[in-house]
Amino acid sequence: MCLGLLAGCDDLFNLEPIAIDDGGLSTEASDAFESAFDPDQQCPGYDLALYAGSRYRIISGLTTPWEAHDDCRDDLPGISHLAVASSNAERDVLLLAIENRSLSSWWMGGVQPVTATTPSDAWLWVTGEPFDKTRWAMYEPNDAGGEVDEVMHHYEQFTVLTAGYGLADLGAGSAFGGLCECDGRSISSAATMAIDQLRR
Ligand SMILES: [Ca+2]
Ligand SMILES: [Ca+2]
Repeated sequence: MCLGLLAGCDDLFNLEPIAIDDGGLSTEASDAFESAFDPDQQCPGYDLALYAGSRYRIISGLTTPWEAHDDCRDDLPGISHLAVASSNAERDVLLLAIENRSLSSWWMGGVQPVTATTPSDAWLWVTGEPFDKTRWAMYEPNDAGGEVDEVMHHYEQFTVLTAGYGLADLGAGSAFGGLCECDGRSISSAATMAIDQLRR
C-alpha cells in the first residue's frame, strides 16, 4: 500500500538505508514499513484471503456492534478493525463470503456519529477512508427503526452486511456476527469517539 503522504509512491521503493539512532522510526522508515505491509505475514488468525492487501476473520457468534468493534480492534492492535468496504468490489467479495452461513447479517466498520442530522449524514468508516454512498444497498441507509427523539436523531447508527441484500444501517438492538479485517490500517479517533458515544 502506498499512501503517498510525504514521498511519491515511486520513491517509497527507492529509499536509502535509514540510520535509526534513537530507537524510534523516522518518518521515512514509517512510510517504508507501511508500503511493505504484507497481510500473509502480519495477519495471523486472519485466514480469509478475499481481496488484495487484506485478510479477514469472521466472528461467528452473536455480538453487539461495540463488542465486535473491540474484538476486531484487539486482535492485532493498529492493523485490524471491523471490515471496511474500501470499494464496491471489496463489498461484493465480502457478500459472496457470507452466503450460505448460519447467520445472515454481520457487523461492518461503518458508524454514524450521534450528531448526524439525516439518515445518510456523516457516516464514517473506522479506518477514516471515504464513505462512498454507492456502498449502500438500495433503500439504505433508512433509519428503519424509526425512533426519533431529541437526544438520538437516528435509530440505526451501525452497519451490517446482509447476505443477498448488501450494506445496511442498523441499530444496536439486535445481535449479529461480525467481519474483521486486517489491512495495516488503524482506527481513526473520530470513529472511536463515535462508537464510544453509542455504547450502552
Ligand atoms: Ca477494506
Ligand atoms: Ca437500515
